Amino acid sequence: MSTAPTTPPAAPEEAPLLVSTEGAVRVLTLNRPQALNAFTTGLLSQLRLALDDAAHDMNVRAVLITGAGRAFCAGQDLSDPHIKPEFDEHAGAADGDPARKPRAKDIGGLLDHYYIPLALRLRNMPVPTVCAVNGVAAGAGANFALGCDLVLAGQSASFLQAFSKIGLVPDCGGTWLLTRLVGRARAMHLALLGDKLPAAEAQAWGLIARCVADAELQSEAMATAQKLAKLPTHALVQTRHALDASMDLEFEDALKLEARLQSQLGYAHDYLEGAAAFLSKRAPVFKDR
Ligand code: LHQ
Repeated sequence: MSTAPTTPPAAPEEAPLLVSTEGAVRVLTLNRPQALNAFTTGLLSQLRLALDDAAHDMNVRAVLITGAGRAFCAGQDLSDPHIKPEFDEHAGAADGDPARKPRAKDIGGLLDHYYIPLALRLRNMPVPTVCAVNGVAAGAGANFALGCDLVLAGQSASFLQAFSKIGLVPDCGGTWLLTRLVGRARAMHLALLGDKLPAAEAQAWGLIARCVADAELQSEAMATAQKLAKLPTHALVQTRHALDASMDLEFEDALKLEARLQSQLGYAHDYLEGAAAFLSKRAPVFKDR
């Protein structure tokens, strides 16, 4: 009996995420350059696991995230079977035919399962995070980058909120991050038009910390991550917490939060070490995480 030829299922990608360590810095490289490092469920899962691992490894004191090839990340992979629209076979002919009826999918479910846990994992890392944006960062790829503590971008990189062009709203924290980073007027400009914002302008707008020459991006980002790794990690993480919280606090409540955090940190090794090292004119050795 002969059987109809079948298309073998696509082989899982070997390494959509590369993980390496340089000193106390864990480096995560998005590695799907053929699709501009767009997020598949596989890549999203590996990224979350790699962040979990970095969070639990006490030798890691900073995380550096970047992309392989010419892009940082094109956001959700729109060809992923979880979200790619399917069509009612009887309802029309070619792509673009108004009679052709797409069948809806719960793309919000993908956010619940993959993006929200990832964005929270990133935001709550017990070590500082640095993003080296080496090329275009679109959609959830842009907002994942902007969720890092310090964002550096190469001169040829750009940021775009691609969502409006495909009928969606900014996700992966975009609504929260954009309004806080650049204010409502510019957030609306980016989110409604969905145009590319070049890295130099992103720096001028306050969307990112620094735009550097492409050739210097990786070394600058690594130097920044290594510098952070030598600083008192727990104090850095509490600084992130206090700065984020301050946006929603009255002035007096922000003062009180600062005092509470100083109380806590004042008993810790790193403050005692930092102050003692300063007074005896030597370099401090910080340990707290
Ligand atoms: C891609 C993609 C891509 C697949 C480039 N997917 N292949 C979350 C959960 C649930 C639902 C939906 O949304 C989300 C969050 C999101 O992130 S939604 C936003 C998704 N992203 C986009 O809409 C961006 C789509 N991409 C683009 O607009 C452009 O590709 C950019 C501006 C990023 C780069 O433009 P170019 O430099 O001109 O490159 P290209 O367009 O020629 O792309 C190169 C290749 O990468 C190409 O494949 P090919 O086989 O023709 O070489 C693209 O199809 C592929 N690619 N983005 N998101």
